[in-house]
Amino acid sequence: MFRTVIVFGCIFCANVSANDVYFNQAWLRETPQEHSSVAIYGRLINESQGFEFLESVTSEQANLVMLHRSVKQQGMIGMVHIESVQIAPGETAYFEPAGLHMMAIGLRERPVQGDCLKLILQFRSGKEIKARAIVGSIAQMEFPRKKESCLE
Ligand SMILES: [Cu+2]
Repeated sequence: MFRTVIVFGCIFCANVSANDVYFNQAWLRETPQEHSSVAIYGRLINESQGFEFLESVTSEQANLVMLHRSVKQQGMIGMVHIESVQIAPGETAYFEPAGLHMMAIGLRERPVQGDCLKLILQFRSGKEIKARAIVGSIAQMEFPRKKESCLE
């Protein structure tokens, strides 16, 4: 009996839809070519009672999505891969140009302005959230506040 409980518990913790963690105002830029990589920005909000650690992001529209942070080294802007993003209870992590971002690598189709990119974010706690990022213009610098949206 005890073993059964553990099995069920693990099924749940492997894939729990969270309603206290949100990835809002998600966006990316249109890219000039196919098969390119693109940075994804947005706000990750933790309204849960505990720390959350974003560990993995996937998209069926890309081969790989990594967590990156832009860093300045000797006057040059580069990117480093980070393992996880920690968010304290009640805090928001800002993914924005020249800072923290998600990097979608090997996009299956070229993102065109107005398109949506579907994302799944997985946390160390077992929580999982779905998000949609909207594609802005090539020169977009912030969330495109337009009528079109990627909300389901
Ligand atoms: Cu990057």
